[in-house]
Amino acid sequence: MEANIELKKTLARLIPEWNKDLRAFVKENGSVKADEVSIDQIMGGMRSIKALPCDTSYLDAMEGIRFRGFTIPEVREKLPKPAPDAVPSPLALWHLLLTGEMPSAAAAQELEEEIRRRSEVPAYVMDAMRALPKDMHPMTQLSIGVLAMQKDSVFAKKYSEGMKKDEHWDAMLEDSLTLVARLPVIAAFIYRRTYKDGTVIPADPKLDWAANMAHMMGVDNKDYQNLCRLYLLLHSDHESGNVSAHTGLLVGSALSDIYYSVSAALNGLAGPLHGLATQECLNWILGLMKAYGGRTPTKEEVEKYAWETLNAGHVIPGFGHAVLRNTDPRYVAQSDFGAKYLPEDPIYKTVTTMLEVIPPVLRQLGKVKNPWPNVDAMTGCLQQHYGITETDFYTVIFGVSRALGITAQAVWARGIHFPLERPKSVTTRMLKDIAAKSKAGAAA
Ligand code: CMX
Repeated sequence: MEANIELKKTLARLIPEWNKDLRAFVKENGSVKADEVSIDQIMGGMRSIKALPCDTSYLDAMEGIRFRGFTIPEVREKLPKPAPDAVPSPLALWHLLLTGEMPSAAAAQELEEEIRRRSEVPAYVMDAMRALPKDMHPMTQLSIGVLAMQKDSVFAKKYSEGMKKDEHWDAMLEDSLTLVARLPVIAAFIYRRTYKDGTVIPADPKLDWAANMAHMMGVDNKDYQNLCRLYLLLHSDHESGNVSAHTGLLVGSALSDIYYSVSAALNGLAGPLHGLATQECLNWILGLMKAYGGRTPTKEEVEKYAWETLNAGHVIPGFGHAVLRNTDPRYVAQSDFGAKYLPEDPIYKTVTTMLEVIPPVLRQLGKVKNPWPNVDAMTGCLQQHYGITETDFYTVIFGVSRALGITAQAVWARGIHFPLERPKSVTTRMLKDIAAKSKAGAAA
């Protein structure tokens, strides 16, 4: 049954207006230059080239992320909460990402109900996942689980039946609602099957989407429920140029449906320079503590261990960023949580020591553009405290969260008819010719 909720009605009102406005804007200003591209950028992973429209969030190098214009403290204050003392539900943030409007408490609750209604995962998806080896990386299992659901894509079905272009966003939203509803069920299933006895814990109808994920994983602790809400909110969206979001957008630009897009995005998130850094970072911290008999190491010991890592040719996970040039506010939000709920935890104390020691070490390297901690530096420490000790599961939780941003961007991409992505390649010979001509021009 199709959704008949406030969220969808808001999008049905906004998308045609935006479309009209954007078309007129591009028609009038299409030839205005938004950026220039240097050889450094072409050879450097297209770093910072302004080439993608994205309205769900914006990442300022110094300030960090804003979701639809709101900072992290602002969304935490303004979004409806499942309980007065709770962190807001990430689904309320999803509503904001999708519409640009703060949902009322009633609209947020309605969305929770819609999601609950769609959360049953088809038996064939569960069977496909049960056929996978238990020691397959949980991210691979997640990506396969998402891809298996493609069979029931509303977008793919309607497209094959000749759906009109103006209806694309609606079909994308339908699939997104279903995907988001089922993701925590699949993630919890992977967790229980890979690390526990495989018993499936059914959802609790009294709990919101994020708290239910904790419950289905087998952790019924109010503080951990709040951590789940916070985590799933913080990791949801980071503009559209990061590897996972961009992969989702790129795949979707071929009019592939949301299951293809998100499965591909998860494969990018699984890389050690992106989402896998969460796992790598905690493993790094545990290795550091193990080297000192399991206790919280001193500053000198952290520094020594950091240099050993760098001298062995490895990066220090949890530090640095492709865009940020300051401490990640998502790190700060998690660190504040740690300070409140687990100040005496030895791993938490180690991470706070790292915050003092690692940035000066990275500065000494002389090439790291951002020596400050990113979101992944604190995540594992908090998860570990509540008994989620299986580090290779951490990126799965990241993936559940990131799906919120990717789906919000995908609905809008179809809404504004974002076309097939097709940047142009150049050979390195051509780049050398361009450089030579530029030098000759300057000398003339
Ligand atoms: N430790 C050691 N060296 C680092 C470093 C770190 N934490 N961060 C950057 N560098 C190095 C780079 O490897 C690069 O070295 P080379 O020139 O020898 O290749 C140099 O410093 C310049 O890199 P940069 O411009 O500062 O950073 P990039 O935009 O190239 O890369 C990132 C960004 C995140 C991949 C990098 O900082 C890194 O590898 N960090 C550790 C892994 C990590 O925490 N990833 C998670 C990021 C957040 C996320 O996406 O989830």
